[in-house]
Amino acid sequence: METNDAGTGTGTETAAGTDAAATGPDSGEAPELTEAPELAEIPVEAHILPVAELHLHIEGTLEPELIFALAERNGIKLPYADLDELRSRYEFTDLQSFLDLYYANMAVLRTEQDFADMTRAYLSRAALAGVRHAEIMLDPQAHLSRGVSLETCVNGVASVLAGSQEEFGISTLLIAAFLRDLSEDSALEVLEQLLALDAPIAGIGLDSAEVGNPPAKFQRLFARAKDAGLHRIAHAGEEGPPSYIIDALDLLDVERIDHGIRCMEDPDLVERLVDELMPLTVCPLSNVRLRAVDTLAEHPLPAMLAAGLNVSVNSDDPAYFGGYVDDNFAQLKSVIGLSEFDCVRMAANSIRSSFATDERKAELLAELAASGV
Ligand code: ES4
Ligand code: ZN
Repeated sequence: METNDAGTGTGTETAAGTDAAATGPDSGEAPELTEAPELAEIPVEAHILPVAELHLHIEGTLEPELIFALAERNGIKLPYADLDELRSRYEFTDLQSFLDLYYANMAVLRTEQDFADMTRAYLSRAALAGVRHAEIMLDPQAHLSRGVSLETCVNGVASVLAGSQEEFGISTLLIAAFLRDLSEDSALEVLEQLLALDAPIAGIGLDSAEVGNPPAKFQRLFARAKDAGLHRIAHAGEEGPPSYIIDALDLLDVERIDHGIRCMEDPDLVERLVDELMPLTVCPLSNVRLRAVDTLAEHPLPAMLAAGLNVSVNSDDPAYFGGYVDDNFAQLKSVIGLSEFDCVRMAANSIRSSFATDERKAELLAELAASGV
C-alpha cells in the first residue's frame, strides 16, 4: 500500500531527533538523538491494513537504541555495556520477568522531551504499521515513584499526541493506566491529581502484575473514573484466571478487556463476551514472549475468532516483544495461516472498538473498505 512508501524516509528520520530537539525548551542544549531504530529495514507487507491500536504501553515502545540515546543525553549510566548486552536481557519467563526490565529501563525517561521523543518514535513506526488511530496507555505511577512529576510525563506524551493526526496521520487518545500491584489509594490519589490538572486523558486502564491483584481491589477507582466521565479498560485474563475477566466486567464496568485470552477456559464467559460484543485486545507476540502461550501456533486467537469474539490485534510493548502491529499480523499469517479475511475482520473490530468519534470510525472503516483487500 502507498502508506509504506509515504512513511519511510524523512518523517522517520526526524522523529526522534531534529523535530524534538528543535521544539524543546532547551533545544540548543539537548543533543540530537539517533534515528529511530531499523526503520529502513522494516519489511513492507503486501497488505498493510488501516487499523486502530488499542493496547499499547508507550513505555513499552522504548527501543534499545533510544534507551541508550536517552541515557547518554541525561548522563545516566546504564547497567549494560552495550546494545547487545541489553538485548540479551529480552528473554522472559513470565509477565513479572518482563516487568522488572520494563520498569528498570524507564530510568532513562527524565524530561518532557524524553517522553515526547519516545512518543514521536512510536508514532512514526506505527504509521508504517498501518496504525491510523491509537489509544495509548501511560503508567504515571511508574514515573512518580522515580521522582518524575505527573506534569512531566503527561505533558511530554500529550504534547506529541496533540499533533499526531497532522504529523503522522494517526488520531490518538491517552489512557492513564494504574499499577495493580500498588494500592487502590495510590491509584485514587493519582487519578484525582490528573483530574485536578485537567490532564487530557480519555480513560483509565489497569496493568502490571495481574495474579494476586484482582479487579475487586480497584472498584472505587473505576467508579470514580466513571463518575468523571472517563472510559474504562483493564488487563484481565492474561495470566489471571477467567474469573478476573468476569470481575472486570461486573465490578469495574469496563468497556474493553486487554488480553482476555484465558476466557477460552470458560465457555459461559465466552458466550457472554460474544453476546455483549465485548472487545478483547489480543497481543499475540506478547503472549508468546511472556509464555502465556507456548508458541504462536498454539495461540487461541483462531479459536477466539471462530467463537465469534470481538478480537483485535495489538502490539502491547512492541520494543520488548519482537514487533509492532504489522509484525503481529505478518506472523499470524505466516505461522498460523490466518486469512486475509480474518485480518480485515480484526482491523474492522479494532476501529469499531475504539473510543474514536463516530466520524473518525466511519472514515477509517471506509479507508479499510477501500484498501483493496
Ligand atoms: C504489560 Cl504485557 C503487560 N501486562 C501487564 N502490564 C503491563 N504493563 C506493560 N506491559
Ligand atoms: Zn498490556
